Amino acid sequence: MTRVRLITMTAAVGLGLTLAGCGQGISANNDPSFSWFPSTPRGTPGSGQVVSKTPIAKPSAAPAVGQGQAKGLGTPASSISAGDDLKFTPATSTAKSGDVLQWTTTGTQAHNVTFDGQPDITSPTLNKGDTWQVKFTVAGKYTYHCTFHAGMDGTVTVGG
Ligand SMILES: [Cu+2]
Repeated sequence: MTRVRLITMTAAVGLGLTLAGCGQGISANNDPSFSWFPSTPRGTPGSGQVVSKTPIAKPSAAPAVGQGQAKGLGTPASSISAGDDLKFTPATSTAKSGDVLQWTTTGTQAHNVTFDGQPDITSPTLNKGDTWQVKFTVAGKYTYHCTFHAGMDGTVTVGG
């Protein structure tokens, strides 16, 4: 019985491989992104590697929305304090394209300005007195937060 089942399974696997190897005549999948033969290398069987059915697209770099650095980008159009009250003040800011905004840690608690989905303009840790400037060049609404303090967040809306 066990032997028969083993043979049956082996036959089924063999049939499946044969069908997969053929790669034609199966028209159920109309998804154009689906490929029977992904261009990405398959994992070695038994290596524990996750094998994707679809080719893994290399993420394209997010378009730059501005420039960020500690200082030197110009006179800030707006200043935002990051205080010991664990808030950005003001929490909402508006700017024109080309404006420089500046964040300053005003108390003894360290903070950072982490923009969601925008690592290019995200600050390092800002200790007491440290500043972070961002010159925005693309209109949009940018949300940010401090990774050290839950609920410490803000928004910058950049007009054209
Ligand atoms: Cu903080």
